[in-house]
Amino acid sequence: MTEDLFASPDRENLAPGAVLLRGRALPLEGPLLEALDEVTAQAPFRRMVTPGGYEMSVAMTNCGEAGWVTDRKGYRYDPIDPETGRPWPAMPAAFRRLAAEAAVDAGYPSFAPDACLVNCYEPGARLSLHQDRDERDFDQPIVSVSLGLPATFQFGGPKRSDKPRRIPLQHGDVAVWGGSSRLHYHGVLALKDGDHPALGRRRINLTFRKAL
Ligand code: MD3
Ligand code: FE
Repeated sequence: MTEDLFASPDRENLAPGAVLLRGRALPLEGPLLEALDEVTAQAPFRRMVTPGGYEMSVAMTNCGEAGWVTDRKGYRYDPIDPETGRPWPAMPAAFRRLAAEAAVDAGYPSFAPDACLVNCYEPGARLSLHQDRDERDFDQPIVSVSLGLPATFQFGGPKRSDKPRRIPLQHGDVAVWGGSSRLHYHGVLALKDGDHPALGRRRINLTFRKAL
């Protein structure tokens, strides 16, 4: 028998090093949504272009020391927002606090993110299966926070051909991806239409990384 010493109704161990904390963001909902508006006022959502020339269906922005960007030249982290020519907005205190606390809960007590990618899904938007490999240190976990409309997350394995599991994600859920799952393929199925009381017809995902 396998004993789970950290079992709890709000906690799901998805894989070695990967933990889903259901509702973990809800106590900070107000401050998170206020901070989100401040970030997007300074660095508006935009649909970026992949190196292959396709416009992504997910609109993105960033905060923190570095932001994830894509264009015809490739994927990278950049300290400057190419749309505004200014540094990305600072990472709000509520964002930083939630990311650090969730990482502690998941067993990563020294996680110090320097980048937060903010993804905005409208109905139909999706993220095809991919790996997150643009960061320097794959020993650092990634913390992701789901807000707004529910979505179906695809959690695959180390090979693109590994059949992904479907994990429903709801407003307030936080997932921490580290250990041997850090380089697993993952994606998000096309968002279904709906109306969320706080965010309307949108899903927002905050992804915290130590990129530099
Ligand atoms: C599993 N975003 O921006 S992060 C991304 O909902 C991205 O917008 C998703 O994938 C979204 O790159 C969810 C969840 C995530 C991030 C990294 C992982 C899951 C992961 C790394 C390994 C395994
Ligand atoms: Fe990803």
